[in-house]
Amino acid sequence: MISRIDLRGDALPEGAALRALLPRADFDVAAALEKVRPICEDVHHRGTAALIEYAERFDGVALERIRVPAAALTEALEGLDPAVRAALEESIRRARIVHRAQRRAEHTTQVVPGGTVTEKWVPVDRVGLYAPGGRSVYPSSVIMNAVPAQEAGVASVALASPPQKEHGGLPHPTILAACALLGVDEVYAAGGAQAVAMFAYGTEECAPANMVTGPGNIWVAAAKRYFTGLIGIDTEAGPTEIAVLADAGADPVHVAADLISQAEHDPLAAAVLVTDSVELADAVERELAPQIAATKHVKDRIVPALTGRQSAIVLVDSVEDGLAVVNAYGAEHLEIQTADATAVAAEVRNAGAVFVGPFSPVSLGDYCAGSNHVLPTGGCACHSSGLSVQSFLRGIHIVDYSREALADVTHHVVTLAEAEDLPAHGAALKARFDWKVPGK
Ligand code: HSO
Ligand code: ZN
Repeated sequence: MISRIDLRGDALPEGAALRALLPRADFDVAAALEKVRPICEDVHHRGTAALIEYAERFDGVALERIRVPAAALTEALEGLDPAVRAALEESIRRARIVHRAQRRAEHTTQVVPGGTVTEKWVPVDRVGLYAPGGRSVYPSSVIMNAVPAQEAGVASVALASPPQKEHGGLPHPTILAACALLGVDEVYAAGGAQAVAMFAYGTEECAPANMVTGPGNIWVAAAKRYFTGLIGIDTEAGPTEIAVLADAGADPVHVAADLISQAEHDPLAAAVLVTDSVELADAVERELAPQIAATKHVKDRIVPALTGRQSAIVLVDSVEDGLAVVNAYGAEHLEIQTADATAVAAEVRNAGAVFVGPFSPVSLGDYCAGSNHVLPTGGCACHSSGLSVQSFLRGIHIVDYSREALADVTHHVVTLAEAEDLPAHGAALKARFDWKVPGK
């Protein structure tokens, strides 16, 4: 059912040429941009009234206001299954351990005697988090967005999630319960591009935010792209991806299960196995059918995901070639299931997150590894990182020079300023040292 790409034999092409041979889902954010523009501008001009209208049109609910009352959060937490609560709490605890360790200390460098540059890390003031509704109600994603923002020290964290018809126009109760567990008490019943616009522009009910993060559908991704520059965003989240680099020693049962696990998200999800073993490829294929038959979201997601052009088994001559392939692909999630997996993982340059060896499946990272599961998709791992404390911080340089240290370097500054035909730049230094201003 899953297609094969045979790259054995000839020498592998490099870089973009290799990437062109590898499968990827179409996710045309640029095309969606035109559709979200009027929605975003409508929210800009009409605020809450526009959000109420979109809730009716897109979510089928009649709202009087967008802000979720505090009582709804408490109620959702009280109604939460105790086992789910315990698991969410453990997920939060582990995520806090990892993200707290990401905090960055202020650092002062003495450049010359009397001249220092200090880099201080300051969190943004306010962040809007987005949690999808519908097919993907993921309280785990609320955790993965809120924890790094909170550990970064963001003072104001709000969340938006689509209103649900079957929950009286509130966001899904597990989303609300996760917010309550995390201490996120400012929640809005808004979805899609309009929710991003609410955070970007602000409305009567919701103060504008400096950043919007969180996964969403193509409309959310398009709205984030529309507002880039006005606000900060995390990387655009496309359909999820798993790549597995495996050799003959890998367990086909594990590999098949892991490929299916991410195919479960979306018909456009990508599952890519890269292996130097035809025997493993055959064994994984044999494993897929019975495992798929035993699971849930078969026809609507798993089968279309695995049979789609974005998924494949890629055959290579060696694990080394396999590394070249996964580095060209830049998967959101990459599992290494080879002999000496730690050494192979050390050679990975492009991936959102790497999962090493037989006991570190992607599903662990989705919930309870402590790592973050908001990761770059669509090859963005070649230039971007997953969400972290760093995503919410700005590094500010504080320049502090003494009179002597400035005097020492003035001639270089003046020379460079003149070379760039910007004499006033040089004059700003000369003015401090009774330097004669030319022409006076
Ligand atoms: N694998 C998804 C995240 C997720 N999985 C949420 C389960 N729930 C993208 O990293
Ligand atoms: Zn997942």
